[in-house]
Amino acid sequence: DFAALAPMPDDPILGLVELFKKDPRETKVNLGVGVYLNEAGFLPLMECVEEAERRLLERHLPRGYMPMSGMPQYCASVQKLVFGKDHAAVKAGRISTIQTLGGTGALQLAAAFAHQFLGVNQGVVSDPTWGNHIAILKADGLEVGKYAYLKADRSGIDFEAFKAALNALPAKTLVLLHGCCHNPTGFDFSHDEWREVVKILVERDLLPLIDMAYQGFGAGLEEDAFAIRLLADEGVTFLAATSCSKNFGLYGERVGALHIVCDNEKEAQVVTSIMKRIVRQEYSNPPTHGGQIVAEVLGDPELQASWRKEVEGMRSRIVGMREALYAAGKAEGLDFSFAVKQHGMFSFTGLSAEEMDLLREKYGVYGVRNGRICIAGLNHRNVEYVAKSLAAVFKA
Ligand code: PLP
Ligand code: TYF
Repeated sequence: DFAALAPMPDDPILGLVELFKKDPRETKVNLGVGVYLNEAGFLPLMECVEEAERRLLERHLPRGYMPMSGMPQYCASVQKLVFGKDHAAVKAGRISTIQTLGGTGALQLAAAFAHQFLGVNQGVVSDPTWGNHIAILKADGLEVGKYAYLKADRSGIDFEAFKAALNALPAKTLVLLHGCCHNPTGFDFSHDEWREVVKILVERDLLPLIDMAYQGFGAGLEEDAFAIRLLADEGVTFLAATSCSKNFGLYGERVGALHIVCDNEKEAQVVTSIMKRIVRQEYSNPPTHGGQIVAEVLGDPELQASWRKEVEGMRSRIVGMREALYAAGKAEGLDFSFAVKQHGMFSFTGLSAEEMDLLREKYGVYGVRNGRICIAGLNHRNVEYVAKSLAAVFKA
């Protein structure tokens, strides 16, 4: 019987969604979960996705099993999106790309591959990081440590402390890095910093796993892929987990990819065969619908161009809301410059868990207890209210 089982606590981020739904206040603002909301305050269905679905419906495609590694056109298109269509590693066929169950599924397969096939027993994640990173690595048998990331005053990255942490790691440690739009801090490495990071990763014989869940939401679709492309340029063998949840708005369809960059094509083929074996025993093959949508959009130059425009529109709305929050803070006599220094969906406010509770309970502004707010939940109607609420809590 199951009587001895104890309930598990809710996920600290997804649990907020339920709390928010139950809140009767009209002024409530959802800045919790990392989902892009438009200016009207809802999650949009992207136009290019709608168009792709229309075309797919017209074709009346059957729903057979996908290959274990996913839909070939999806994998090829996403690989080009991530690495750049003319990248030498793409042309050399030395990247093994498989379709995964979102970015989460890619991370999980990456950890399984590293542990089972590369003998990796230790991983490190950024302090702080997305909570699921730690859970995923542990579930796949890795011991998980943390590397220093944020300055004590939370004003930026403590790059010296970060480098010291990397330099102290034993060879073959898996190092999970955020490719862009760091979750939860919003602070990303500069290009020069990335060059230094890559040098240390190579010198210390570490295994990089780059997680890029927000391509297109930071500096732009091409710009955000800088770190992944740099590693590939430098001939590093590494793993990258990417996601179409945010930049295609396909959260619930579970579309992502794992890319394993190898030394040559032959190695990549071996790696693909191994990944297929892992997938077979975990879930056999990925679902059809989401991957077909992405393949349709990326495979048609016109549709891809309109998708790029839509993503750029989302990105510039986020940048605009960062500026609006900064301005609204100024009007309250506070310095919210953190908002304009950070990238992507998230900002670290510097508020404590208790202050975030106060923000939620007294003002109905829902952010994560680690002090993170989702900038994509702001719009021109709520930004002043949020700034006033934040100001009240900062001054309390
Ligand atoms: N990695 C990070 C840092 C994230 O914030 C997310 C969030 O959704 C993911 C990976 C995975 O996303 P998904 O599995 O929805 O594609
Ligand atoms: O950090 C976020 O808000 C997103 C969404 O268990 C998310 O990454 C949050 C928690 C979770 C899964 C996804």
